[in-house]
Amino acid sequence: MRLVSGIQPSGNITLGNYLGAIKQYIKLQEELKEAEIFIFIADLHALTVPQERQALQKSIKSLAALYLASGLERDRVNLFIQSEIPAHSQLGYIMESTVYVPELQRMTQYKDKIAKQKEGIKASLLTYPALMAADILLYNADLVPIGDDQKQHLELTRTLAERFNNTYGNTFVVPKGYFPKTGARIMSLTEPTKKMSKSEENPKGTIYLLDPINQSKNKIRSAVTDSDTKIYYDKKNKPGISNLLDIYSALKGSSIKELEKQYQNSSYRELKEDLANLLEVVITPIQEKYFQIINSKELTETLNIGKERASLIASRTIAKVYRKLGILR
Ligand code: AQP
Repeated sequence: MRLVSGIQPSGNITLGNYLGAIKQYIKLQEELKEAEIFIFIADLHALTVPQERQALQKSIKSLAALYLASGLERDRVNLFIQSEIPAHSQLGYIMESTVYVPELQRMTQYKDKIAKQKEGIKASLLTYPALMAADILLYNADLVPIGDDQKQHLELTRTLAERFNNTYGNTFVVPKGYFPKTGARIMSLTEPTKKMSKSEENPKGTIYLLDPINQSKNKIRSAVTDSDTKIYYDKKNKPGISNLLDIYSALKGSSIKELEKQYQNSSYRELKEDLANLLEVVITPIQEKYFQIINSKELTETLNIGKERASLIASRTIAKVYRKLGILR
């Protein structure tokens, strides 16, 4: 059993990235003792939107440290940087030559991003899912832990794997997604109908894992709610409160039902205060560990070892794919 996933270093890592992705990696690391795990820093994907050189370099290293600080174990996980394995770009191109343009144009994330950007849209924003398919298929991953927003891209990956297999014979494992029970889609605290995102312009709606904790607690305290006073889960009519319950549930591991019962006679203020304190309990140890390892030898070594293992598997796959395609002397 193989497991693959990654996050783009396209900005500061958010609570959404943590709950939707990183926390699941850690859960699976503990549950699937036999699984081989590949977790990477998807730096090439970050180039789909403009990046400032120094900020990108800092974000790459920061994300690597954050993975370890959050609980990924160096002995259990192959941690690596996507751009250090050229086979990602090589298979990415093959996937671009497997996917059809309308399939890419249909992707919700692409449509959302071009609606916001209007000018200077890069071709890689459109072809992003082809590279993502390559990221996964290179390692013949069985399982891909991701948040809900990546569901459509994973479906496309499955389609591309099947298409390639049907044309050239069995080559790729068709991967399955693994989605968290709660926390699969954390919403903005200021606009709870929008996803919490690294690249969001208004930072008030987003909790960044490495921000000073008091700042994050205040964001929870001032999260947009509604004019009702009852606490219960109703995504349509009470998106703000439902989002806070989702965050609470994902951080604590208790079900939404339990939380509704616990808070049935409480005020919004009480819920927010408890959630702010819970956030502090979860995030503070991650931050402490992060600052211990960000400049450590351990981090560099972990990335070197991860690169070696990833390289081995990836180069075997690309050689096989080229052979199947007839790209040979
Ligand atoms: N709000 C979210 N709730 C739950 N999961 C989330 N993820 C992202 N946002 C949420 C999950 O985090 C992983 C990494 O995603 P990514 O960096 O590859 O790209 P993304 O999904 O586009 O994440 P962002 O934060 O919104 O980045 P930008 O702003 O750069 O596009 C994925 O597993 C994702 O599901």
